[in-house]
Amino acid sequence: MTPKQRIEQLRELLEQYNYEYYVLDAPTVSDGEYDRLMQELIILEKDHPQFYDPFSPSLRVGGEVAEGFEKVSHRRQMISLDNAFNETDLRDFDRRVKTLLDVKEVSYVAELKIDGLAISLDYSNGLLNYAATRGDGETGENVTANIKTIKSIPLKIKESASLEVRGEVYMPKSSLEKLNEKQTSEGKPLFANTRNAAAGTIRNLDSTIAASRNLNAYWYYFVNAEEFGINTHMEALEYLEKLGFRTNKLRKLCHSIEEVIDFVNENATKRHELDYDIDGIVIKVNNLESWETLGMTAKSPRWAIAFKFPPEEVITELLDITFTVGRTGKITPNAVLAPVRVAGSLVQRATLHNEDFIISRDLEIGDKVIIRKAGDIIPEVVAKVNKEPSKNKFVMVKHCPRCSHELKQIDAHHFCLNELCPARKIEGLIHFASRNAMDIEGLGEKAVELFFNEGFISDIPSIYELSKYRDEIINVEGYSTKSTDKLLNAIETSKSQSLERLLFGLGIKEVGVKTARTLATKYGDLNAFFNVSIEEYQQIPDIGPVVASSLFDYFNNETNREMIKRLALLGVNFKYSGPAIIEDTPFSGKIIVLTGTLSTMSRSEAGELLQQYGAKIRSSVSKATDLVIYGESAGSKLTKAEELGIKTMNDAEFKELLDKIKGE
Ligand code: 3BD
Repeated sequence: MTPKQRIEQLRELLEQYNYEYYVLDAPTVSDGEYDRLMQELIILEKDHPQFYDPFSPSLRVGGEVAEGFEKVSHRRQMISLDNAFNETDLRDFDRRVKTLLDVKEVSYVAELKIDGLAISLDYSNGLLNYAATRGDGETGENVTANIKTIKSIPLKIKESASLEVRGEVYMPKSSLEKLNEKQTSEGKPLFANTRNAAAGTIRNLDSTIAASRNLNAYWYYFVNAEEFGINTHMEALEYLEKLGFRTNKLRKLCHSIEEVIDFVNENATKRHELDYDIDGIVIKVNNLESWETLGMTAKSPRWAIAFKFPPEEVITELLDITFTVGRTGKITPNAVLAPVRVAGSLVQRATLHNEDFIISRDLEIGDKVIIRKAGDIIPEVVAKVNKEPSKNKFVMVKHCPRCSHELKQIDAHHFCLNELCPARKIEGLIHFASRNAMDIEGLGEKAVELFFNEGFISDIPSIYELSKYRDEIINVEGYSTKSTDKLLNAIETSKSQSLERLLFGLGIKEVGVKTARTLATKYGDLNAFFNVSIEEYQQIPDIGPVVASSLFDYFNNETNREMIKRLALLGVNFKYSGPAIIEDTPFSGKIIVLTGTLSTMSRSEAGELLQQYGAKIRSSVSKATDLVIYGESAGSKLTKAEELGIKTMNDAEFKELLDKIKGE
């Protein structure tokens, strides 16, 4: 046998073993034998690099660290699901389906609703083209490198077909436990639940992490099933199985909504015995033709619904009530709880919102309280269990827990209005450095608190003078020369962030990320805000009187004006540098793929330019692609474009067109 033949044989064998082990859950070889064959393949591939194949099972181990994920336009929108919360909702759904289809009986497929991360797989001619996250439903992120590490996912399918399959990638409960043990021993933060762990893993730029984490997936939607002569959803799932996709066997073909309700109730108790988290049951009309008839509402299909299990409730003890001070001075009471597991994660704190929340529930330290998670994420105190009235009625604090300033009540909330309150200042600084604001890595909650308490920073401009304390910081426990310089560097680089981040970071009341972006694109320079009237702000779409007067007050406050002057002297960028989209160009609205080496600029430069001209840049060629621009040594993407009959443009034509646009 030639090395080439042996390589091909090993690849096929190993993928077969992967399939048996990870999809069928029925291995036919020992781990030792599998490892031996894999080693043999790795060595042969290394000795014969000319037989490189991106679909080789040896490449399921992760590799290079990516700089970011490329965007992918979904061929068809990744739709959402409507929710049902009780039997009445399910019967209403059934009635609506029957009325719209004008029939007396409908068959449904009931399947488990896996609590993971929705992923779309796109295959062309039997080969995995890309795997993408849902994103906003229109555009997701290309996470192929991470998805390839999941060994149950076929890289090649048994037919040379072009298809799109959607499903859920998840982390088994047992894997989360092991992972969290490892995180603990390495002093790293724990993952709150399997969904976060799966999402965090798939969104990690280092694919060796995904390879080490034991994710798995179930596939539940064959997007272009009708092209394969398939008539029902059940057949579609069976067809996917035949192609090698892992589907969940715990599904049921139901001939009435009553059967569906039985399935829901059976699984509501069974769910705890499974090695994966589910948060409900998805119910789909079985007949695919009916899908067409029923169609969609704004963003979800009328032929499917998700029954959401009621949130899990547990009882624990209210150990204490503490108070935190927010950036705006708002005082929030918090419940300190005896730690309990709720919906897959450990809860020891919950917000109590405000005085009224506590009084209406008549809570008192020492109470047994019912905890649940809103949307299965945010823990909340539902009620106390003990019926007798509290002995000590709750009284709201009168003074700021940090600066002792007297609190002022505004509607339901209490505020510390002391502009100099250290707690408020710290929160403001944390906000300034946070991810959606100036995004200063290393300047999180702990660091801000430390530097503030040490007197190294006091207000926003002082962040940019922190280098004065370089020697002192190096001496602080937990810091080294290297980490200190890294932080100081991150602070320095943040000076050039675009205006919308600075605006958001200033923490102007009512100004969120979106408003900041609107304002930044409109005015382009922080200095421009000093001359804007309330009336002018109100002319801007989406800006109402409250936001307008908050903006006006902020920029007319003497302290703020001084602070902004200092920022300018420290060299902080005040200008908007985001993309101003140039309209009506030959590239406006076009989906473009760049490939090969361009002669006058890098692909990423070309991509940025094209985006400014209104194009959407994608990493892979599909039917949705409008144009492929290619340079020297272009490969498979160009071939594919030609196969699909997509318009192509060479380097020189591209340059000519650019010159023409610039000249106009
Ligand atoms: C599951 C939609 C349809 C094909 C649209 C009917 C919204 C996430 O196990 N079927 C399932 C599961 C999810 C599904 C569909 N069947 N859509 C399904 C689903 N067995 N989890 N989802 N999704 C998946 C979503 N994801 C994030 C944000 C918003 N929506």
